[in-house]
Amino acid sequence: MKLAKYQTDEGVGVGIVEGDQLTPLNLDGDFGSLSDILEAEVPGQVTTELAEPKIKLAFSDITLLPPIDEQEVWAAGVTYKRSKTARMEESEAAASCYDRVYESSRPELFMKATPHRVSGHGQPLRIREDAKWNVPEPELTLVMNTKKQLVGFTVGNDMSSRDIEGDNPLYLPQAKVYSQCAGVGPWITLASAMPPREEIGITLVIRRGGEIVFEGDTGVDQMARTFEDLIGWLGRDNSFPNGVYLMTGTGVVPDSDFTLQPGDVVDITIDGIGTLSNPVVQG
Ligand code: DO4
Ligand code: MG
Repeated sequence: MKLAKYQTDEGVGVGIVEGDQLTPLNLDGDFGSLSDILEAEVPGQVTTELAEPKIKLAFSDITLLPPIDEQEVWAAGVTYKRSKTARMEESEAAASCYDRVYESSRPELFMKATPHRVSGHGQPLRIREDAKWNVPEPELTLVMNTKKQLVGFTVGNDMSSRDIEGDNPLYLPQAKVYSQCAGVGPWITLASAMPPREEIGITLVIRRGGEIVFEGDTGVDQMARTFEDLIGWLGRDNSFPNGVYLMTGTGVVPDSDFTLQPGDVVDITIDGIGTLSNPVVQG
């Protein structure tokens, strides 16, 4: 089951995605928001009970919103060998840090975005004015409720400024966290509806003027860590009163001569969820 958050003239709603239309949920009772549903003991059951089966909304009649309310967005890094190799090439000074964290029990975890920095499907993602080397990072994103239980999955784009990060690892928050730095969407697939981890493929396609300028893919089976391990480390002495999303790291990094340009369109497809598409802006 897939849950989307959307806007119409009548306000913000949550609906079940079924092909090219949505069945809206009745949010007038105890479950008034996406977060309330994710907090339910069995979110899929609550969703079925709230559905208004006689109403169908076409995607052309709604605007998809990022499927997030007040949750923080965190990210894990260097969870795939490809990310380790690319980072070691990017910064001689920090190479041993990336090498060590890939092998260490403690993962790299960082705060990626607050909800106002998140763009949903079709909304622009930003490259920084002061950065010259920028890439998208396609990442399976875990959706946790306030009890740190994994209740769903969505597609994440951890936009990154490689020249800033490569200059000095202490600049990582500036390379990663800024306005419109995180893509999340197009919706959430409830955990019960996801394919097994080893069958989840991730594809990144970047278009410029309609032409493909980069294409790459990986699979979650290439990730060096388990979801449980990452959630366990994230939750250590940490509370999330609104729930938390965790991007799980990239396994696709374009070659070093590639940088995003304003006007590019980034499509990330993850099996079991769908495609998150965002145009890129700068300035
Ligand atoms: O340490 C740099 C960030 C790593 C990252 O974002 C990733 O591997 O996805
Ligand atoms: Mg990343």
